[in-house]
Amino acid sequence: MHSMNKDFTFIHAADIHLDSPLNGLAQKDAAFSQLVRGATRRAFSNVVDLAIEEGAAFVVIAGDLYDGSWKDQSTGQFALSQLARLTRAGIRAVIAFGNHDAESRISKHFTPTEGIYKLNNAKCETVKFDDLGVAVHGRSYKEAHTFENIASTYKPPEKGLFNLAILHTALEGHPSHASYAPCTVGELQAAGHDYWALGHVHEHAIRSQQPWIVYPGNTQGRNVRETGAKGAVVVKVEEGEVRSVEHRACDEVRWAHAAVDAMGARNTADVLAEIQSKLREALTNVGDRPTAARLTITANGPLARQLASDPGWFDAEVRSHSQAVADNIWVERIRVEDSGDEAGPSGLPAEIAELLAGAGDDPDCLAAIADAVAPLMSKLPADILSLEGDASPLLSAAKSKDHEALLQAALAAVETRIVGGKD
Ligand SMILES: [Mn+2]
Repeated sequence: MHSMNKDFTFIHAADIHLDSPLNGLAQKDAAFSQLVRGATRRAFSNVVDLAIEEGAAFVVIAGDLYDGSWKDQSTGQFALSQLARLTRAGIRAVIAFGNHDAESRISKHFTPTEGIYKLNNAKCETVKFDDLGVAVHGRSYKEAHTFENIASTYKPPEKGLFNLAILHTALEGHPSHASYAPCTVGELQAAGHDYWALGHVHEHAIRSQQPWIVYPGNTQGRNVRETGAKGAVVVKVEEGEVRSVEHRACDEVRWAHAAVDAMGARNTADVLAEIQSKLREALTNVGDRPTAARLTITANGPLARQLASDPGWFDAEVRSHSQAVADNIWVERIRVEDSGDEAGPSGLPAEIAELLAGAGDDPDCLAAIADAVAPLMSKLPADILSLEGDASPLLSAAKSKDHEALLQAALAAVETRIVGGKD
């Protein structure tokens, strides 16, 4: 089989989300904002560098190259300039559009140049590279909300060729991604293709090795829910068979969680020293890339009450101590959890405490807050909107669309209503 095939390497990327808006920390910290502005672009450029360094024959992009309609022409121009770098290096590209860059969401589209293939959004299309013995099958989204099983409309594999299928899908479903183009791993395995290049889910995952069913994850983490290395996958094919699948980092900025155990701390200085050691550890783990970390500090007793009693002061202390560690680490948010000894931190019944604690991980809950806050913000007079962040942490959170901070404030208020103020 496959004896006519040449050996080749290809790059599989997805979910580049060019020029995705950066909320939260980027709107609160000028230096960080400077750093992350353009991070999605530099990550895409790093994918192109990777393709050139690896001598790839082609690149596949499995949806969501764009985050949505371009704010101006520069987003599209940037994408074209990177695709042109591939073309000049003799590297082809096959692009499927996903829910974020479906025809219904993107009003402008570029005209592909030679060697750049945009997959049809009405039916499955097959692009053949005769020199390599490769058939690439796939389909773009016409509508953002695509709930049909697209995979079932794909063409069968072509005999004697290496068959690669591109698909933007949540497979059987994913807690943090909409259930677009649903299908099962079993269905894809049965289809007979050699490699399924998936996109949509932002975590890198190899769902099957026979055949290969792979999510490369997104190319640049965009918030603290997207932690760890982000990049693309390098696939080497020899004699018509996949020999290796390797994830490579292409991101410019990392997101991390750091748990700080302050249960044994005697005073604030102890807590700050422990925070510094955790931040150093976080930086070492990411090879000294610029990093934004969320700190969750577990404390108890009088120390916990002291840290919680003046969050503004403690926040400033933590930030100045983090700057002393390195100039490329940022504290995204500080959470102090009072471990308590008795009925949990607040005295809330355990089920209710659990329910409230989980609210921050529920995208629907955060979306509901976003929907509720937007009309209020549009009604605020300019002199209120121009107040500095220190004047009101809530206003500052609303302005920077930091819906998690608003949620935390709301949860604290709910807690107080239920159990009454602390003494
Ligand atoms: Mn998507």
